[in-house]
Amino acid sequence: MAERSDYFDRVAQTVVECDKDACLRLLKEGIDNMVDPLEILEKGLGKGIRQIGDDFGTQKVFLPELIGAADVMKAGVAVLDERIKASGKARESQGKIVMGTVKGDIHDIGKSVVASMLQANGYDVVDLGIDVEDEEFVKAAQEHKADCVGMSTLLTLTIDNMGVVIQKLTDAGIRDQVKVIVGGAPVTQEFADEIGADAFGYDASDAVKKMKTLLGK
Ligand code: B1M
Repeated sequence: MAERSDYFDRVAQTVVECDKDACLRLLKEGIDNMVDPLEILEKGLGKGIRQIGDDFGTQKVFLPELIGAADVMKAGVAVLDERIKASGKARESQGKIVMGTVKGDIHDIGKSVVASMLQANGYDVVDLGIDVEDEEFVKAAQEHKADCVGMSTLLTLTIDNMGVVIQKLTDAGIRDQVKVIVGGAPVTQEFADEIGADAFGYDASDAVKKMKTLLGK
């Protein structure tokens, strides 16, 4: 296979060009050549989708391109996901997390990547999906006797819902029984501290690292 950086750039370009067939072909090539699926995700697909996001932000591209690129990204993530999950060894559970994208936000990809990485690292993950009502996080934490609640958002418009959920965990009397980790593009460590979250995950690998510290396993 050609140089790795060239390979990742070609993967990124298929996302930018909304070319699903080329993307899936390249992913197969990478997997067959033993390229780390997480690296393909972060340096290839991730690079492409960030490029489209920036271009959307500066109005170089518009919603149809954003949707098309997201479609390619999702198809690619599904392929890599299998590999990432398969890389996790069978082992005792490291803890249970209920997680989702907060109310008002339908961004799914990053949250799902984090969920897969946690699963691959031995955590039981209850994925609540997207646009999750505040109370749903609380109900699910109680019902599943979760060790941790994880929230994701990509929109500045919905970021405050994370603090609302933490307040609701307190109101329900279970805040001291569950840890809270938050993440997503607009989320920062400062914001996490401000709303009283226990941890901030910068990306999927960081989320795993923080969970290990939080749950002490
Ligand atoms: Co949207 N979108 N989008 N979008 N979209 C952004 C977020 C935006 C930054 C683009 C831009 O303007 N430059 C912008 C938000 C601006 C803002 O609020 N500041 C934006 C907008 C405005 C919108 C709409 C409002 C557009 C519209 O309708 N006018 C709309 C939202 C509607 C709604 O939610 N109510 C919208 C819609 C969409 C699509 C549906 C087209 C699609 C999503 C498809 C899907 O998810 N199924 C989409 C996409 C793809 C994006 C961008 C391009 C890429 C997001 C992504 O998947 N990234 C995005 C631009 C960008 O992020 N640069 C953009 C890849 C993913 C792997 O990364 O999600 O960041 P990320 O997750 C990372 C980390 O953040 C972290 O780990 C992950 C893995 O490394 N992480 C966590 C995430 N959650 C975590 C949780 C943790 C720990 C770590 O612990 C629990």
